[in-house]
Amino acid sequence: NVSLIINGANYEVPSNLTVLEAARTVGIDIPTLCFLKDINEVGACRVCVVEVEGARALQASCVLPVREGMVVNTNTGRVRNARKNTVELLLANHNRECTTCVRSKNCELQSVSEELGIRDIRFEGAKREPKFDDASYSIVRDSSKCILCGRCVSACKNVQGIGILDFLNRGFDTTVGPAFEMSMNDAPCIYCGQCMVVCPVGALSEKSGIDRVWSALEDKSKHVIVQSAPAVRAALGEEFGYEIGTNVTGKLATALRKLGFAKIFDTNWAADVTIMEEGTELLGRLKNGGKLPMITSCSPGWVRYIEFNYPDLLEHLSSCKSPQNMFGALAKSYYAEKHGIDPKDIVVVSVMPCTSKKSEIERPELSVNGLQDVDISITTRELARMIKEARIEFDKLEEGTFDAFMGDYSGAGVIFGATGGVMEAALRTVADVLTGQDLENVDYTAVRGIEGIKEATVNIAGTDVKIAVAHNTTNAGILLDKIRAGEADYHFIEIMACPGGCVNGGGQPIQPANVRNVIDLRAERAKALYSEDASKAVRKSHKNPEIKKLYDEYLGEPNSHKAHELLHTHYYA
Ligand code: HC0
Ligand code: SF4
Repeated sequence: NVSLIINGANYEVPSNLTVLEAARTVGIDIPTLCFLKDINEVGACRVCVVEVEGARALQASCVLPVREGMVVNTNTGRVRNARKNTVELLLANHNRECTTCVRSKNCELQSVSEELGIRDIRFEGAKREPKFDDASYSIVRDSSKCILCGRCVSACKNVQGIGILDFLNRGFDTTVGPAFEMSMNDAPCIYCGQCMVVCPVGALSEKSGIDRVWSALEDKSKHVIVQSAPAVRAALGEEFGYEIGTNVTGKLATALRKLGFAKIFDTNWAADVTIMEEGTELLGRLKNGGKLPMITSCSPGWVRYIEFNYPDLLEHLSSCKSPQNMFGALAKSYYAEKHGIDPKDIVVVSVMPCTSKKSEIERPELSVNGLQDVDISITTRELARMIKEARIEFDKLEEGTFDAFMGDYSGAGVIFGATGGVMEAALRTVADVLTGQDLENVDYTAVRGIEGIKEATVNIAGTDVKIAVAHNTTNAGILLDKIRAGEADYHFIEIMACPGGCVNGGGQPIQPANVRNVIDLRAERAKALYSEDASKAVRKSHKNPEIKKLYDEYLGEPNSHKAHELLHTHYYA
């Protein structure tokens, strides 16, 4: 510990803290803009400056370690003026069209200038003009909103290990973007959106599908159905003031119904289908000497990552489509047939915690008989905007349920949204199949939690099954390098592109840095899923009665010819 004086009072704090952290532990908040714990600790924006006795210049508190006997002042006139100057300079060339900005009311620049009481800007000068890169299906970049904080650069480089974004040019022309100012669409971007959820302003946002959903809902000739991904229910509540980690499944179902969808279905149901298909594929590969380790293929950012960076390893990917697309393919075949609806009239909307899903649905191979499996994919954030636009009072909604037929799911389907969840769900089914029993223990805790790479050996019916789970693409790369080098003897690997899995996807509600720095969103949101799993009577995919019916009435066996036609796919080097 060290003792120091902050704003005239004596404190004792752990010696490994920065001044910013130390101040916060004693209840003194210092504003920040560029700082993001463990991700972007560069001291660049200088909004967090403090006065330190004995030092001539003001110091950036986010990168300043505490010292014994230090005397710090966080709230002097000099400090306040410096912060104001800094923010005014940022605002001077910023495109300040707040009223039409996607991040209005959830913008850290807006908050900090409001908190500093900035009412006019003394340095008014040349302004950045709106400049959009909206060529991809997933991401829109507007460099006139960028404040050069570097958070997106660090998220892409340091968290995801990819490095699409960097600083370009100098002086007034400095900007952030892919090399040579090319479009994100031309860069090997995986559309994970991790850059977007750390952006403090409106420089990076998802390509909105909201207008298309409203139009479809108004079109009387269309039968518009919706599926909602596992992780949506773990975070949607944050947009309506609920505590992080609150599960809002019931209100989510009611909100979707009120928006006017003809059927409210659940991607969790399709996650159960995926387990049937993927589990069977794994058992087949184990038995017939197929390519091992087999790796999950449901996270589209991850699929793009391996296609771009390890094309030689594509045979390791499971041939299964993602649950999102399995759902769409079955909606336009199984559901259409059983309900006498022309598949051409069905519009499948998906609500996903993910920005990469918007690009996944456009992959030409993900269609059946010329019909795209999923027509429109929106993020959790976009759904929240629709609910607000429809003036639905979310907190007052009754707890509803998803519709039968494609809406009932097992606990295994729910946990797909957290890292390790797909693996655990698969093990529950594979273990029952291999032992021929209905095993009581369904909790595979070794694959839970937010450790970057988890490994375990599970003995099932006398066979050792070696498994690994990785989340974020840096960790994915580590496992793939091992496979490439012939050093990996796993049988089955789960990989999710986003840190923490889908609960922390690029389409989830955006929490400001001062929340992200102290709360582990990955762990809190995951809890919301594991508790729903624990509360379910049916916790294994193959025990879901709706899944049994699907196979009895329609698909026959998992991996049957029909299942292959509808539910499996291929990849591109
Ligand atoms: Fe996921 Fe999925 S679990 S990728 O993380 O497998 O986005 O939530 O919907 O498709 O089910 C995202 C989440 C999904 C899919 C499912 C898988
Ligand atoms: Fe990097 Fe992901 Fe952002 Fe693309 S979407 S720039 S891969 S962080």
